[in-house]
Amino acid sequence: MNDPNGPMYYNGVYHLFYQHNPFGPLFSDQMYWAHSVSHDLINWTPLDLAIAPTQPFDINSCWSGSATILPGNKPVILYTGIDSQNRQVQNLAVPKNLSDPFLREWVKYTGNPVINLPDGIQHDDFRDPTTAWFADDGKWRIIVGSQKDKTGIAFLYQSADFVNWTRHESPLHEVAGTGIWECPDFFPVMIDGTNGVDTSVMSPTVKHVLKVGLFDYARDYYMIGDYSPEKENYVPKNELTLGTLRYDYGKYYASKSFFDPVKNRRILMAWVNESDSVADDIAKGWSGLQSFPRSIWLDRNQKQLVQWPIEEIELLHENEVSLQNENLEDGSLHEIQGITAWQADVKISFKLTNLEVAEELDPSGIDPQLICSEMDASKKGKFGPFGLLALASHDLTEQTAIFFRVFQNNGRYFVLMCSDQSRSSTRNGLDKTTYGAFVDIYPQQDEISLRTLIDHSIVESFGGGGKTCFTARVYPTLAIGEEAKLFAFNNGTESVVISELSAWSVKKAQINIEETVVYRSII
Ligand code: DQQ
Repeated sequence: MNDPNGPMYYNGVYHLFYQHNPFGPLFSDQMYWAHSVSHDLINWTPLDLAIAPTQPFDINSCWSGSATILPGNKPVILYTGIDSQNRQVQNLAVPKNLSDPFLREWVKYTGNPVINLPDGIQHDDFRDPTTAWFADDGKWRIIVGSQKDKTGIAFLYQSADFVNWTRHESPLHEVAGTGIWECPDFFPVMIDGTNGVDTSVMSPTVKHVLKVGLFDYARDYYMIGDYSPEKENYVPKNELTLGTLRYDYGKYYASKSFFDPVKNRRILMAWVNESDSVADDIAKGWSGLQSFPRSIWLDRNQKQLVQWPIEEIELLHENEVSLQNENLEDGSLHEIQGITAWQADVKISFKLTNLEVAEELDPSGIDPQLICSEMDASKKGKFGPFGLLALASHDLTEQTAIFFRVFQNNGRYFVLMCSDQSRSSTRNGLDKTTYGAFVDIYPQQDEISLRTLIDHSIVESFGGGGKTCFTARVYPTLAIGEEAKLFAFNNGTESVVISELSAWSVKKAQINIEETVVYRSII
């Protein structure tokens, strides 16, 4: 699987479609929409394929797209088809039978494509329609990702009936030199509070997020700004550059969000790719997965988004262990025992005192990822490295280190967060890139917190309460199952205190439960 497609909540059921090749473990030139449903976003039931490449307007693949729920509680899907002439076009599909609680079958509109390739755009540079939003003028809007001469573009379309779409004279946004924009997402976030709002909400109490996937870098970047449907313009506060905001500084791409009316939140999911080889994917028979769903909201300072694993993870928690006020001196290694370290949820907060002795570093113009790989978890500093060693073998030959370092510059402190995969496996031929980013917190007043979800080969970390996130794929050979260990560590010369630690074993979610069981539970 790759991209999540058309996530939505409809009549008591969460739906997730996703890019899928039903005939093999790798991406192919015949992609389908697969379909799974859930009542809790944790346990999922796979259904039949929802959209298959069968028609002249999608015969060469059904690529990514989004769902919108129209007035009268009518869900529709817009997706990219690769047509018989290999052009990317946008198509419409609707459920065959609205009274089927799972919306298993989807019918393609006979007038497809509803949007053709714009003049002057290359045949393979026009894809991934968003969820639509509705404005006071009675028209729906969507954006579609594109590029022209390396300028990334979000083309804006309007429609009164969802069938006839007109391209607005200017794109919603474009940025030179960024290459094609894939899987754009455009949604409002509340200025004050953590609740999500429906994609069509326009009010002075929201800002608008434009997220784009940069194909050339396989990274999702976002901007926060002001949108006016009257003027049809979007003004981001932070312009897109390679150094700006990302949802996740690890392996996390082609994400999509949706508004969950049950809990009034916006939920984000993304494709997490493999770090091993194509030969490994063929041997194991699959590749790619979906990230753990995250709630997403605007930080109080309005400068960035915050992400946090959805609370339903508690359905899987067992065996809580906890710890308070534990001093970690230079070289300390504290094993977190009593939980399944290979399937775990860990929350830890560190308190630092005596910050004035922190190392000096001028952060301007430096690449945090580079510092993290040069100063890996084995390099002693003053404050840091301290954090967690996940999926560690008993002799620490294998370890995935998620850690912090605190620096100062001209009386200001700043926190660097790293996810160091360099020792994650004794195997060669894996992508072991180290990830790094700053965490926008004030270590003089804020404790430095880390939450990490560990699931065999997937390590998702949330620093500073979800301000900085990393997703890593690792393939240990020693630290597997019962052999995997989890430690809190400090390898800095200054002591740090674990003010609070809570960790849980995480049970396996049901991802192949029989459809009849789920069905019975909702009728
Ligand atoms: N994956 C899809 C495209 C999209 C890309 C094809 C992003 O629609 O642009 O599987 O990963």
